[in-house]
Amino acid sequence: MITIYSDAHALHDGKAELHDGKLVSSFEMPRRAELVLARVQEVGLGPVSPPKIFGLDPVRRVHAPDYVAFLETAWDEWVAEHGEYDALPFTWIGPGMRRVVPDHIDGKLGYYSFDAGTPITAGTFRAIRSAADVALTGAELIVRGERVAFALTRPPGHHAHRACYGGYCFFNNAAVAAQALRDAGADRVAVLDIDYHHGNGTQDIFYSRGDVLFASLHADPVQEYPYYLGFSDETGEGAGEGTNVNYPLPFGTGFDVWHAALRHALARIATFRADALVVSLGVDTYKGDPISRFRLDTADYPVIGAALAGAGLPTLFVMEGGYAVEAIGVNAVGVLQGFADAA
Ligand code: OKP
Ligand code: ZN
Repeated sequence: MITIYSDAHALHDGKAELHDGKLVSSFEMPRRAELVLARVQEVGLGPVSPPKIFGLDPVRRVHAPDYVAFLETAWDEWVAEHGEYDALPFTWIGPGMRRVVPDHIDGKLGYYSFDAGTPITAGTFRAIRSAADVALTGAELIVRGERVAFALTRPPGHHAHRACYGGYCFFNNAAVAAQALRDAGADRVAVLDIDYHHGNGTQDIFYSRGDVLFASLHADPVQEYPYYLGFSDETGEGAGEGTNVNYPLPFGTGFDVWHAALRHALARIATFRADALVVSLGVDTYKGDPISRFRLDTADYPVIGAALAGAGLPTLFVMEGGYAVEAIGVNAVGVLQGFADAA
């Protein structure tokens, strides 16, 4: 299995996020991707290749042009106003307020975001552009006939909507890849999101689309971030009615219950008759994750990989979350090894 990786991810290195009422060190850090890469190499998963440069056009297939342009200049606008310290939003549009793009960077940050945990830094734009290239390079491998590829993206992407960022995510790498697969001729693409958190951004991007099925297993939004999307009655709209499937699961969920939901999702993907599968691969379902509350164990991840291989589809894995840094490599690569051994 080929891994696509670029060290440009390390250009995004946020200092802090608002957590439990305090500014604490960012959970989402460069070391995460470095440890996944180290594990890929340690187990000899396969070759590691750099991304090709695709530019921003394929990104704009799923993100609004004004949003992409905002991200491109946000850091410079912030520095001009406040100096060289990470940009964080502090105010958002509440019900009854107006949706007008402010001139001031502080207003723009709130306009284009939904949380206070996602800093913009000097290298953020270069890193997220590179992550999209990593995902697109993986998608191209699938188009060229590879059975499986691993896009080792960082920062993650699944919380990023068409025109707003949050949850450590700016460009929705998995959505960019799924759209690229469609644009290269796949009639139907399934995105299966197994990160602990709901993939609200991916859901939103494809919600009214019948050509992309979005299925997500995640902590119930009545209990967990992102709170305001991810309920089971969100089934899609218009042409996309029936092609959005959420499996909200309670705090404390262990592998048996989680795996039953996975089987359900895979059965839905089979009836959808997808031509390709994009897996949003988060391993923050791990029992040792510092910000999550599922109970999966390291031995469960290869079982997940084998179940995914059972779908029999060309599969692109796109890295999302996982914050138990010492375990992220073993767990993420465990999924990939399970897939490879079963395929
Ligand atoms: C990104 B991905 C911390 C609350 C959680 C946001 C979590 C984003 C997770 N106090 N903050 O889905 O792994
Ligand atoms: Zn997550």
